[in-house]
Amino acid sequence: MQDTTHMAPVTQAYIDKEEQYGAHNYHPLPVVIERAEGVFMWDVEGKRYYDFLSGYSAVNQGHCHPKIIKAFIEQAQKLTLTSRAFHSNLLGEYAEYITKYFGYDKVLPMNTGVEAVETALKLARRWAYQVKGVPENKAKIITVEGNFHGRTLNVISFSTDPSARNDFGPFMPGYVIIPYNDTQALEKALQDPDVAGFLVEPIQGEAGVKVPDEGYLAKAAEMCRAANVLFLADEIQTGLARTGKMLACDHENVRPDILILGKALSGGTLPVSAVLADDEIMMTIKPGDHGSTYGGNPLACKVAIVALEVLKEEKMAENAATLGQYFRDKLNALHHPCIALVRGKGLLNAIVIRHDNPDAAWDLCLQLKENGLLAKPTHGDKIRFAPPLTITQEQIDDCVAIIEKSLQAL
Ligand code: IF1
Repeated sequence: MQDTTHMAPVTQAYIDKEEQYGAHNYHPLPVVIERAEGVFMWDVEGKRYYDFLSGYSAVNQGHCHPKIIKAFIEQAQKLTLTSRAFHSNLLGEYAEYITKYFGYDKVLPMNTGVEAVETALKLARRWAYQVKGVPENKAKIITVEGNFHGRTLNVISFSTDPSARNDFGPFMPGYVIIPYNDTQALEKALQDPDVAGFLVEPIQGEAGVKVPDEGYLAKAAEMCRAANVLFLADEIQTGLARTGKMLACDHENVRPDILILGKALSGGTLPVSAVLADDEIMMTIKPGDHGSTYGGNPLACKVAIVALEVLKEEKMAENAATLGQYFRDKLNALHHPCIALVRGKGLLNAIVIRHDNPDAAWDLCLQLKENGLLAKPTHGDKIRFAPPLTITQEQIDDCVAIIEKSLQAL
C-alpha cells in the first residue's frame, strides 16, 4: 500500500535504518514510538497518541504500569535467570499464585504465546496416548477456520490464511479444520475416536474480532466433554480482562481443560506465557519431556504476579465491560456510512469499513494517526480498536471524536 503522507526527516531516518537492516516481515504504520505510559504513546517528534492496539493486547494494564515496572527493576537487579536446572525462590510462589488465580492444579510456564500453544498441543497429544488410549501417532486436534495461534511451522500447519502458509511447507499432519461458530460441524468431527482436543479462540482476534454466537463456547465444551476430548482455550489475546471478564470463557462459565495465556501476563514488559491444566493432563509430562531456557524465569515470575494483581486491584475487567459497551454505543450512534459494522466484547472491538477504496482501512488509520490515535487494520477492511483497560470514559469520548473527525476525511 502506498503511504500518502510525507514523514518528517527525523521519523524517516528511523524508518530508513530499520528498513535497511531489519527483515521486512511487517508493514508498520509510518510512526516511530520512543516513549509510552498508560494509554499514551509519544513519537520521536514528541507527538502524543492514544494507543488503540495495546501491543496486540499485551499491555492491558497500560504501558509501563508503575507497579509492574517497579517489580521488574527490583527483580532485574537481583536475579533474572537460573534455568530450570536449578530451583529459584520465585517459581513455586508464582505457580501457586497463578494456579489459584485461575483454579487449576498446575501451570507449565513458557515465554511467547505460540510456545504456550505448542505446549498445549503436546499436552493434548500426550494425554490422548497415555490417558485416553489413542493409538500411537494417530492423535488428531480439531481447529477452526480463521484461527490464529502463532507463527511456528506446526501452528501454521492448521492456519487457513494463505499468507501465513504459502511457501512454508511441508506441514504437520493430525489437524482437522472445521468452520468457526458451528457446533454441528464440531459434533461431526468429534465422532472420530482419535481426537485428542479442540483448540479454539473464544473470540477470533486476527480474523477481525469475530465473536461467536452466544452459547457456542458452552455447547462446544459440553460436546467435547461428552466425547472425552480436551477443550483447549487460546486466551492469549482474549484473556486477562480484555473482553470484560478475567477470561473470555467466563462469559459462558466454560472451564477449559487446558487454558493458554500470554501477552498481558507480563503487562507488556517481557514475553511470559503459561499453560494451565489439572494433574490428569499435566502429570503426563515427566522430567525432561518438555521445557525452555527462559520458561519460568524468576524475572517473569515476579512480573507476572504483579501483572495479575493489578488486573484485579484496578478492576480492569469491570472497566473493560463498562467502557467497551459505551465505546460501541458511541460508534454506532455516529451512524457513519463508512462504518458497516461495530463488533466486539469488552475493550476488544473492531469496525468493518464500508468503502469502494480497497485501501480505505489503511487510509483511515493514517488519518487517525494524524489526529492522535494509533490503530491498525486487520485483514483488509477491519480496524481493531483495543486500548489499554485503564482508559477512562473521558478518554473514550476524546477518541470517538478523533475517529469521527478522521472518518470525515475519508
Ligand atoms: C504477529 C493479533 C495476530 C494470538 C493468539 C497466539 C498468539 C497470538 C490468539 C501467538 C499472537 C499477535 C502476533 C503478531 C500479531 C498479533 C496478532 F491477533 F494479536 F493481532 F497475529 F493475530 N494466540 N498475536 O493473537 O503469540 O507467539 O506472538 O506471543 O505475529 O504478527 P506470540
